[in-house]
Amino acid sequence: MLTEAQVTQFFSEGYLVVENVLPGSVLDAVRAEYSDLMDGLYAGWQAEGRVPDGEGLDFWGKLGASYAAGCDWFQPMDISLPGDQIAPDTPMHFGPAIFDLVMHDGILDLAEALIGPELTLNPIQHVRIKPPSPQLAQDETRAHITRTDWHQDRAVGLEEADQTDMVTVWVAITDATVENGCLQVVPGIEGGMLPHCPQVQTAIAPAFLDKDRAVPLPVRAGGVVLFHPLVPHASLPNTSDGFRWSFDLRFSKTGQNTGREHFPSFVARSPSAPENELRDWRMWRDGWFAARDRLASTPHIPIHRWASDAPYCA
Ligand SMILES: O=C(O)CCC(=O)C(=O)O
Ligand SMILES: [Fe+2]
Repeated sequence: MLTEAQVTQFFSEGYLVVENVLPGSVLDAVRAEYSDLMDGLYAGWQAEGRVPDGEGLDFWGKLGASYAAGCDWFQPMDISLPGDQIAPDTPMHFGPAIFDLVMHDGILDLAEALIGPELTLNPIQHVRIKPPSPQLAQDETRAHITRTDWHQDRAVGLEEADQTDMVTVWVAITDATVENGCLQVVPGIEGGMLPHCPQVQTAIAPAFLDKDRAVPLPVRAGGVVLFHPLVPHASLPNTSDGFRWSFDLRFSKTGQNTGREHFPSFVARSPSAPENELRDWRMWRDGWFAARDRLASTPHIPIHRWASDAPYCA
């Protein structure tokens, strides 16, 4: 749980770093699940002649070799649908180990300390496995693969969720360091919602942020960074020679708009109605599969409200 001083810091500075939230066993199970997933993807690409022989390559080696070959592992490893171009067979990953991480009491206790005990798992959630910068393609701009531009998480959802209680829980699977692209924050939430521009990524309009005040947030594997939805944050580039791996999750107060209502949300904790709690990873997966079926055959629903022709974007 959090101390009163930590809760106060969260609501004034907009962020908190908490070390040692997840036990090594939870992290190891996630690493093993993703390693199996990578083995399966790699074997498929090898059978198609798209990647070199994977014999002798570990998880990181396979990630690097398949990225270099132009084979996309991001979407098959993500715990979400993409924002657009949803097809009936768009790949995603849901499994028992990542479910145990998402629903771990250590994580839910932190969310409860900040927004109360009735917790819904918000569907805005991603895996980010970031290769070292020299391995990145010149034109790589995806925030899940390369550095993340400055934004507020409130701005990543739709207006309907602007007045809600939400917290971002960013979970380090590898140590996150200044060298390998940890998060950075401009402390404070008093500026309210800042204008964003949908440019390369959806980012805060430059004139509205004093980047000189940025503070890096290194955290060890198994620790988390908590963000208030209004705190401006970004990630540093990965200048190390290893990958940087994290998951970012969001929890909302149950019953409130999630900001992305066309994606599925689930009750994660409910002292008032425990029978509503999601207990089985297969139901989590099946909820996403049902959303995929529905969205693949309906017109695209935008996930952001920002327009690139706004005057502050020029
Ligand atoms: O991991 C990153 O690069 C960015 C994460 C982020 O923006 C978030 O968790 O809200
Ligand atoms: Fe964010």
